[in-house]
Amino acid sequence: MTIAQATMEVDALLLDRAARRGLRGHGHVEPNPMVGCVGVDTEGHVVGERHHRIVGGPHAERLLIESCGHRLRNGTLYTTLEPCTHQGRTPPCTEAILEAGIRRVVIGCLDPNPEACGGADLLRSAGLDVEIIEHQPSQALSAIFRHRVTTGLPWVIAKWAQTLDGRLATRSGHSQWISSARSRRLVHRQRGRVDAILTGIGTVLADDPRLTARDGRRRRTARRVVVDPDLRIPRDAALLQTLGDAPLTIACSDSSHAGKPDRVTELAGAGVDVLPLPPVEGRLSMANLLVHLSGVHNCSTVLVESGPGLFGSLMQEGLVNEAMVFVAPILLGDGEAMPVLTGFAPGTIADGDSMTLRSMHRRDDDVLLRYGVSTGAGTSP
Ligand code: AOF
Ligand code: ZN
Repeated sequence: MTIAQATMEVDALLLDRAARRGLRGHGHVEPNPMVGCVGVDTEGHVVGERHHRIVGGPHAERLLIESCGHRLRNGTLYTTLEPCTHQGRTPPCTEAILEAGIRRVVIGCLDPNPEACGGADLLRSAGLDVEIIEHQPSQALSAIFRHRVTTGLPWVIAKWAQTLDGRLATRSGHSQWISSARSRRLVHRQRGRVDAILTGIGTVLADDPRLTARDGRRRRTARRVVVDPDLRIPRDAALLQTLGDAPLTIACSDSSHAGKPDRVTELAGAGVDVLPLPPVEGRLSMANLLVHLSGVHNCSTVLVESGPGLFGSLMQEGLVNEAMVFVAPILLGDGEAMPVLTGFAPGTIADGDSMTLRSMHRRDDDVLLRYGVSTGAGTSP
């Protein structure tokens, strides 16, 4: 192996470490990016690692530099995202890097934010040795941020629990519980890290869910969002009884909105955000809903916990970025039992939608599978 090859391997390993560290910010830093950094001194020793901890707080690079002091002089900074050049809520990281006398900066991916990018060129012009590496874990770490900056849409994670034969519920709609208690705890943890939880009126009528994060420590409070075209949500629905716990948006058709003014006034009076959506080819536009969640409610991440119709609509509109699937060792053996999604009828297997497997974990007797869905937006960690 040449010295250049060995350096590339070490660089990739240290960026891997920075990316793992950056993940700790999930649920704390959005809509800002998750970022991790590692500092190495002139002898090649790791002298510190830090991550971006909270939106509006100091960036990962500054936290690292503050924690390492003079030990980073002439050393190397590994960062998953290009250091920023701008004065935002915090001062530019490029300034801190220059002041610290760092000699080399290794970057896992460039900053898609036009206001903050350019750090690599700036540092290079100042005489530093700057390397930009195509580093998949760094790209995954900033995928949520990149997706919102480039499309204006939140990152959508479809979550479901299915039987081994691919069903969400029995034909009568019974589904409690398919996945194990341990799997369900993980879902509550995820609910406590996202900005919105999206479901359809079918799930509300069948399960009467609260869609709150009740297990584990919550990092943020997700807005509950129900797609209810005809405003059928019952007055005693748990979602309406728990408006003090988390906000609620109900998306309906613009015709129901116009046709049921008393119901709209009643819901709005209770504090519900009632959103009329125009029909697109006979269905409500999910893209419009996501634009509303991002633009009005500043949502970066949406967890979908829905039945087959809503999931099918989101897939058809190409709006799903990631799937989180719990497979339980149960067989229903019923062709009429509820499928995972509807709305597609490919003639051949090759015409089916394919996803990319990212990870698999055993949780008791369930298997958790995580998939990336290619909308051209990459994948998150
Ligand atoms: C972060 N954390 O560790 C890095 C970021 O408003 P500000 O000052 O927090 O600036 C946010 C921008 O800074 C963000 O959009 C991204 O382009 C860049 N880098 N941001 O929140 C970090 N390194
Ligand atoms: Zn910065």
